[in-house]
Amino acid sequence: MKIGIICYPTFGGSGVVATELGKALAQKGHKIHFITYDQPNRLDYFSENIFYHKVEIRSYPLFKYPSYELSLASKIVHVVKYEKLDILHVHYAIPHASAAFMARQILASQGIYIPFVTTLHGTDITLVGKDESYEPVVTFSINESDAVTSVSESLKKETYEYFNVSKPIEVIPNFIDLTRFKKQKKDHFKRAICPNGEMLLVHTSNFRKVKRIEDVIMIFDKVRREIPAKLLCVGDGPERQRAETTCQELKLTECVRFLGEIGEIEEILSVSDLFLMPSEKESFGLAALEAMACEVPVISTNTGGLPELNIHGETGFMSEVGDVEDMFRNALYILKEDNLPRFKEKALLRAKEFTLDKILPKYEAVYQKTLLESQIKC
Ligand code: GMT
Repeated sequence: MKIGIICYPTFGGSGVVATELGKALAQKGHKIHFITYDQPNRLDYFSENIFYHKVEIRSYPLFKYPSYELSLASKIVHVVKYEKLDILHVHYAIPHASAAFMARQILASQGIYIPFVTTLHGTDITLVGKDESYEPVVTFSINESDAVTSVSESLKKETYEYFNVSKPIEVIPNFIDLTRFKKQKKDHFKRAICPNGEMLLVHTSNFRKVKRIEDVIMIFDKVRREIPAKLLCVGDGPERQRAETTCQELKLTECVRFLGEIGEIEEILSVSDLFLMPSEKESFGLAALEAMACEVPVISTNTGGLPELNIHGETGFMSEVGDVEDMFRNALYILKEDNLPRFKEKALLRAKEFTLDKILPKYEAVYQKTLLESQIKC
């Protein structure tokens, strides 16, 4: 099959899922065409089945706001025609689903029908999508998609609750490549970060408000008052500077390190003892799944899709959003010498339920069904 994948090329979860999915499909022999404004971060190699088409966003003096959506729609039209694509898979509704709709209409006027599958990832529904400046377009383009998937039951439920959507939504959870995300022996690395045998806590995110970085710091501050511990914060974003300032104020700079964006996150996770995800919202929590695959238990909130991933009392614990005290107590419990191995083991076992080989056929089935239905329509 020739598949066009449209996504954000950043370190964000939707871009990661889209890119890993494309790479796995390419390995199975599909021809994958990424149509993005930059080379996706996780697209770290090319193969004979992977193609990359850059969306150029031109600015003209008249345009105060250059239109990504129009450039993307035009690029999709071009790639579908010249590469003879069979289907498009757009990740993140805004504005990828509406751009795909526009491209489909343009191509239909030229006698070409290109169906598109939309995957909802989270903030495209729970935060940005709900905003009245986007809502009508989001509702329309979800309903106009040839097929729609969401990464959790919770996100599906929220989509029906907040949007006037009649389209069936199939839940296909996120997945993990266990050949890449596995515990690696990095003892020298652990000794360098924790020379006195401290416990290592870790947080990875895009440092947006929704991630509640202040809670990460507060939980850690309480933990390190009880046991020797260090914290690594991986990623970057608007809340990073404030978090760094908080660390300075709490005199934590010796035990908290901000590493910025890192490609080989599995190396950090391999030496970590506990993952912190106190998010306000999280439709799935891919970063937590990556941690679990590296045998790291998870302290998270119980919001959105997190209860579909983190098993309370087994792979970690969940608390109400903002309940720093509860998250701290649970963190201490997990980090006890007698408890930690059991949590690590369960975290890995749970991650194994989300392996690529289980999830990939679900997407392939959606493509097959969509193609069949679109042939009937024609
Ligand atoms: O978490 C983010 O802010 C990034 C966002 C994205 O769209 O890239 O992540 C969303 O999609 C991920 C992949 O499906 C999910 O694992 C994240 O839970 C989800 N984020 C939120 O719902 C806040």
